[in-house]
Amino acid sequence: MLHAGRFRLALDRPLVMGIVNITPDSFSDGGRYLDLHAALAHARQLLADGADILDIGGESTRPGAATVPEQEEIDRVVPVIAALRDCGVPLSIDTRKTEVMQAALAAGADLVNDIAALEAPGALAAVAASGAAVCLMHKQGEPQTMQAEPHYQDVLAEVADYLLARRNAALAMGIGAERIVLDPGFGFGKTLAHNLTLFQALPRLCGLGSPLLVGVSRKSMLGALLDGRPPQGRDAASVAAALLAAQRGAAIVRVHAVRDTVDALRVMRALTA
Ligand code: 7PJ
Repeated sequence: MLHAGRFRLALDRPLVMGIVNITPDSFSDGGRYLDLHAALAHARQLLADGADILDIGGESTRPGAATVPEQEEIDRVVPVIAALRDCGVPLSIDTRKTEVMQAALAAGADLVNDIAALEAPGALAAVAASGAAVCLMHKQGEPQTMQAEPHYQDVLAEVADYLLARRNAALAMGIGAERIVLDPGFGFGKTLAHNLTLFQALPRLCGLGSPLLVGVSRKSMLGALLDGRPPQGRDAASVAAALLAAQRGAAIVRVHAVRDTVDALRVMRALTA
């Protein structure tokens, strides 16, 4: 059972987290309204498609992406969270900035999805002071440069040790185990070989004892397996990977193509029950 703000999630089947990115509009005049409008329309489509959780993000953390100023990120995400507050599913805020977490939690977010595993000053305390769940993710390096030269002696051991250390830090701050999700962070400072090792080891990572979130949707590891196919052509591969992750014990899969993933998981459940 995962305690996430206003929600209690049974985790008796894999949950689908739909990705809602709020990206700046190219028009400076009235652009903010258009950003909000497009993000809400997208979110409502993902809900209609069967998303169990919505992950709302105002800063891209893809390899090489630029950082977004704090107030700009707050201005992007808070109106979307406020508008979706009563949509019926838990709202996740995808951020690594403490002030954005605080603003999002005040607006109604139920889960903090942090690619920096609450390492920012004040982040552990901000989540502890709320009833929200947290996803603690591993990464090596920073998004700007992390794919330059990823290096590990033993990627599985290092990722597992880091996740355990961050979970201990969260527990020590009073964030209960029932509020913690772990994530190996596919593509965050990892070569294809590292990602494949971690994917094979998902059952062992589940053995750490917290629910696991897996995000591989449209990522470059899938492009690499498809001879360099660009992201828009990676949805079938993403669904296949999400199914396998679920089969290997992932509690939550973070995806772009919600409808196809929900369908595939339903069929997998029916045919393997
Ligand atoms: C992840 C994420 C992931 C979690 C992104 C992208 C990059 N949060 N945010 N796990 N990836 N928890 O979607 O390509 O893998 S942004």
